[in-house]
Amino acid sequence: MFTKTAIILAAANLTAAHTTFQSFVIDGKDQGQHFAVQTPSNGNNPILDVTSTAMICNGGKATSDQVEVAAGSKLGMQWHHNDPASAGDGDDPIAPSHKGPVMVYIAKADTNGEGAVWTKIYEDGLTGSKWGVDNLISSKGLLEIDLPNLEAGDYLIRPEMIGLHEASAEGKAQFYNGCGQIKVTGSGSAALPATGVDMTKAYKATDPGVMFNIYGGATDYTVPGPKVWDAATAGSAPSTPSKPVESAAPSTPASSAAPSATPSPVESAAPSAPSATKPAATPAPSTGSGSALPETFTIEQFIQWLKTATGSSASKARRHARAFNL
Ligand SMILES: [Cu+2]
Repeated sequence: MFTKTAIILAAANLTAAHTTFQSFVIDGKDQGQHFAVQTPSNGNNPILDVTSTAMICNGGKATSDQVEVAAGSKLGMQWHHNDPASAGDGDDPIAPSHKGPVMVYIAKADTNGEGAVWTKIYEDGLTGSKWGVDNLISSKGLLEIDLPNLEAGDYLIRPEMIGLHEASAEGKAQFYNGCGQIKVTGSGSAALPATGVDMTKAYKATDPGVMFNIYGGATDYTVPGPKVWDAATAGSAPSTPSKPVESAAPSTPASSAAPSATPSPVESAAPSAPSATKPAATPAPSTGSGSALPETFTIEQFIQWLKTATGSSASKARRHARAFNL
């Protein structure tokens, strides 16, 4: 019975290597565990069903506390393996096996997160061989983002990560999310898009970024869900938001124009390659164009013919002859 207990404890440890969003960090200061951060109803366990209502705020309930943060400023969201945070825990903030993307969504608070109200403002998928989760582990669970230059008001912010360590099978990706409550201050002017995504419909179990094999040196990964909102990528500047958006737009075509210039030389190089293979085909007929073998022949004649046909050493011919004997 002692063994049985030990096995159960070991199994519990294995399955408990998960994570939750626990506190805000503003100007380097932790705002306190679960202050303005909803407590999930499901502990630190992952969500496997992408249509579950837990995809909205992990079963958390809205509370009246909020953290104040200026539009366009930095906002830190602290994750930990266990709740309360476990110092010295090797799986904190999350087990390193749980590789996958990290994302952040935002919605107006009065929506309660229900319906097509969420806008993606950040994502960190796979860069080279580094996953968003790898970066989160490096920062000891602190996910820091530049808040868009949002218009003042009450918002829900929803950081999320996906553990893809078993996700080569459908329905095995592990979703972790939590909701925080923020009051955006300042004179930001960016209004969230009128229609966002519904978190119970944002992903499909078969999305390429949800059902994905992380093993074997994956380098190309598509983060699931909508694209990051334009205003979010340009919104870090506290000045007029429209300008950074416009200046960001031309830079994208410029960089995409550069790659398109490279393909054309490649294309012109391509025809030269086939021309090189053509001459290679001509040597073949020369083999038969040597001394022709009579319709009936002796073994000796055949060996002689083989020698001249191959045009090389007798040993080569012998090898051929032996092969024919078989
Ligand atoms: Cu886990």
